[in-house]
Amino acid sequence: MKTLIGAEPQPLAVALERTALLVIDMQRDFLEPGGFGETLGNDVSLLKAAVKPLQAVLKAARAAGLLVIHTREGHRPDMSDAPPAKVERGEPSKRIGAPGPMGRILIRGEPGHDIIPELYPVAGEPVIDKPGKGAFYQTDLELTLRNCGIENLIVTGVTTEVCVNTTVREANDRGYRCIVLGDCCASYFPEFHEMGLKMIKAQGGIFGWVTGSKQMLAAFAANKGPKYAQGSA
Ligand code: TIU
Repeated sequence: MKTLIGAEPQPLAVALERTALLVIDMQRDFLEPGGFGETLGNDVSLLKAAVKPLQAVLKAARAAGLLVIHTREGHRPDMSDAPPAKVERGEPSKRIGAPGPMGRILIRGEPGHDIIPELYPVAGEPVIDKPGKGAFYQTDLELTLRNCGIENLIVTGVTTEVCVNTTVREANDRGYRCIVLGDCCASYFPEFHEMGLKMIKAQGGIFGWVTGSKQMLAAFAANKGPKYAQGSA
C-alpha cells in the first residue's frame, strides 16, 4: 500500500515500509552555545525552530514503525579522518579538535558531539558517524539502507544548505526519493534555508520533494494499518 504525501512540486505516493526517517546532525555542537556552530561565528539559537516539529515527526515515525536513522558529523579523537583543509579554518583556538565548553570541538565521544536530548536515538536506531557534510561520504549509510530495503528518505535536520542539501544531492544520485521536511530543517541563515529548500524542489523536483511536518503527520495518520516491519518485502 502506498501513502500519499502532500508535497512540492507535486504530491508523492510512497510505500512507508520502504521509507526511512533521516535525522541529520541534530548535535549539541550545532545547536548549543560553545560548540562548532558558534565557533564558526553563527547564532546557534536559529536552529531551535526545527526541534519541536521534528520531535513530533520522530514520535509519529516511531509509532508507525519506520526505520529511523540519525547522523552525526565529527571526527576521530586522533583526527586521522579530518582533512587538513577542513581543520585549518578559523582561529586555531576555535578549530576542530580544540577544547571548548562541551569538550573538543566536533570530536566523537565529546559532549558536544552528542545528539540533543530532545531528539535522542532509542535502542535499535542506527547512528551514522560521518566525517563530511554528506551522510553517504565514507559511511555505511548506503549499505544500511539497502539491507533494510529502503527506497525513500524523509530528510530532516541541520543545516538546510550544508549537510541536508549535500546529503539530499548524494541520495538523489543514488536513486533515493528524498522528501525534505522544511520546518524540521534549519539554518544559521534564514535566506539560505529558504533557497536551500527552493533548490531541491525547483525544476520539477530536481533533487527531491519538499513538504512540512504537518503534511507528513497527516500522511502517517492516514495509515491506520498494521505496523511496518523493518526491511520486510
Ligand atoms: N551539519 C552541518 O550542516 N554542518 C555544518 O558545518 N553546517 C554549517 O552550516 N556550518
